[in-house]
Amino acid sequence: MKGVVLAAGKGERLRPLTDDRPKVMLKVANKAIIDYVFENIYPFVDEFIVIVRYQKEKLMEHLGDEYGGKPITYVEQIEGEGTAKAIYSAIEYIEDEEFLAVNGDIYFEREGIKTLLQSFRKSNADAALLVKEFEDLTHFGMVEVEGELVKSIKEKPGAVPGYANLGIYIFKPDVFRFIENTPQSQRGEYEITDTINLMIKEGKKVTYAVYDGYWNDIGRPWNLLELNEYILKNHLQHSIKGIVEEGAVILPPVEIGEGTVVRSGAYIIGPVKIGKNSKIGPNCFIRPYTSIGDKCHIGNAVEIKNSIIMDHSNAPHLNYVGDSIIGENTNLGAGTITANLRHDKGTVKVEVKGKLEDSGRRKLGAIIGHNVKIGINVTIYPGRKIGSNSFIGPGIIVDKNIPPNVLVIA
Ligand code: TTP
Repeated sequence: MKGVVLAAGKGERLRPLTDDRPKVMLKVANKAIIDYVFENIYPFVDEFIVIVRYQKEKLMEHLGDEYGGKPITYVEQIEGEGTAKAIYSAIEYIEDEEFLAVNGDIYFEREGIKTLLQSFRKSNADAALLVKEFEDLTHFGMVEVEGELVKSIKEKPGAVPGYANLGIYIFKPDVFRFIENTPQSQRGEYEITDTINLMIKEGKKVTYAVYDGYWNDIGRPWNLLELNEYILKNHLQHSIKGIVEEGAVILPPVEIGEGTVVRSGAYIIGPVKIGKNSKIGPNCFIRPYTSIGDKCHIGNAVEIKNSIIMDHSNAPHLNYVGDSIIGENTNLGAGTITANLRHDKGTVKVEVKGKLEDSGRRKLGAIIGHNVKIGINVTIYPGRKIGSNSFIGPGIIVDKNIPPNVLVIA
């Protein structure tokens, strides 16, 4: 079976982290989101077909031409937006057999694919989708079922309980005929959920499987923090490959990569993951659910908690980083602090595609892009974003979002 992985989206809701790269390449617990997808569909497919467009060269370079000995074919998405267009792009590579189609920006466990395949084969259906029960479907497509069949998929039905569509499908090749007849949706996209509704209307048999494992749809920045916490809590093995100086305290589970040095006085409470060739300490405090990438520097009197620090980034002197995401190759000046809690104890709101959204989190710090240089003593308000390649001068209070490629000085 071929596995079609959708990775052509622009990931606009994840700006500034997607300013210069596809969202599926963002690293969570030091590994790209798409690598988890590959890992979990690997046993079920003999070839990967990756649908690309936005920043495609970066993704192709990251993945290469094979994964675990199975070939990867890249297909540029045909004109138009949406998951139906993305799947249709694979038409020339699908022969008579059924195929798996998976959003490249979701996290799920392998078990989900196994149960989906079982349902598909048992019921001899034309298509199958994986669903999960949620109390509140505000952010999801609702899958209405009857017996072993799907009756319809409704987009974002509101705060009602039910089955959510997880973005994992099996189709027979005649899905392409239905995609050709799928109209543009209200938001201007061609959605595979509309295609499925069309199939059902025309008498095709669409079945489903219920998944009860962990799943996360990485749409907004705080989803990265949720996923980071889940992976570190459930999949981290204590392993020290770097050097830990005497006087450093490490409470498992902590993973420390080769070439990393943890200097005396560092106090690390797991679960924490630190990549290769990083410099940690002396005298810093790294609290649970923190991922620090390769070639990072976390220096003296720095406290970090519940955060993602991507490769080549530094919090070198007197910094507090809480519930924050720091992109690649970014530097915090001495004394730069992220605030992660509102004084009124309300949930933190974040501007996403020009609209203020409630993250639902009481604690959320900064979302900082790639190649950002921040001066000394900068204070960043909760939920504020700093665009990639920007420079923030000393002493600035970041109480508004900062666009990419700008210089901000007092
Ligand atoms: P979305 O999260 O709906 O879209 P996106 O990735 O462009 O993000 P945003 O809305 O923040 O801009 O996409 C769901 C999946 O489908 C994801 O894996 C990307 C993929 N996709 C495509 O391959 N092509 C497309 O045209 C779209 C819209 C999405």
